[in-house]
Amino acid sequence: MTVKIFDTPEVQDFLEAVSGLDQQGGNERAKRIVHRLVADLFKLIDDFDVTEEEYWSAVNLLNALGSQTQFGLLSPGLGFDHFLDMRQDAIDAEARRSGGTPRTIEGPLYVAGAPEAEGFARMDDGQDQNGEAMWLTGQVRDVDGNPVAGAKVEIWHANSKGGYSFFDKTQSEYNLRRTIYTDSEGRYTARSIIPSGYGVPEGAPTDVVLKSLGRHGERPAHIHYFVSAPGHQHLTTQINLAGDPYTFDDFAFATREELVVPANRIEAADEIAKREMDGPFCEVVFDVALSTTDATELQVRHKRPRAKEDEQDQASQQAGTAKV
Ligand code: MBD
Ligand code: FE
Repeated sequence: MTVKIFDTPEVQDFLEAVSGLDQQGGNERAKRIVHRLVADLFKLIDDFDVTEEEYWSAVNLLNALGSQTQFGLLSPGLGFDHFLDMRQDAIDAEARRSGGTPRTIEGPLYVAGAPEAEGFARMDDGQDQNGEAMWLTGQVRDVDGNPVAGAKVEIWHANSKGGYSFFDKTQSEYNLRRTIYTDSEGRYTARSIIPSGYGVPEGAPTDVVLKSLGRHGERPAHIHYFVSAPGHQHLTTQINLAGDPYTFDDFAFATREELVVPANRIEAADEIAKREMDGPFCEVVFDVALSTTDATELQVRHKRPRAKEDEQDQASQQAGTAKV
């Protein structure tokens, strides 16, 4: 087929009407973004001769993604989360804010309001029969190496099946989710279990998209962090446990060389006793360096709808009443 109508005056005028550019009300930024987005898609339909059948199967797939709240899962799979990180890295570089621990994506599975502790917390509820004991510890410092006492370290990770509490209703509330404030030496410590990697559910709409691209939906074993302290830039990051087959083949593109850490098995009786563990365990050490900033807006995580956070905000964003 050789039909190409995109560049005709009819289609160009039509795009103005579709995006409300010929109307007084509404939001100027929304109009310009919708104009660009719809124009790019119209052009794509023209260029690829997209059929009616293809178009409506795409609409159906979007409905399936939405009804199963999977856009937050497809988003990292299609690299949007990592692309936003690349942009933030470039913004930091331009502003000469560098040298701290690298950021990497938050992912869709954070839940606000986890139990808080000072210095140490046990994160697992002891119910995971296959959970291998983990001792997770580290020091938070500034980029000059000074310890940061009282830093807020939020940690969340999956269980031995790759499931996250709240989303996986078989787990207890806030299992494997804790907020730990660093001690006077800037240290945090958690007793938990070694997580397994996450896999996109077989047959789910996100899986359908990935399969059509010849891709898998696996993530390596990883542990999420938010780290913040007054006077320092908020850090969203993750560590990947070394040796996982997907460490450098993550469907969500979150792995960074500096964030791959080993889990070292410890069997010495005195080490087990010192930590009051029940037997051999794996130690994971992750130190964090925070860059310094006076800008208060950089000291907190960016706004985003999150489970159990700002329910009001979330409702208004979903109703489309928030600013674009
Ligand atoms: C996860 O655990 C995750 O961190 C991301 C980014 C996507 C799916 C599951
Ligand atoms: Fe995750």
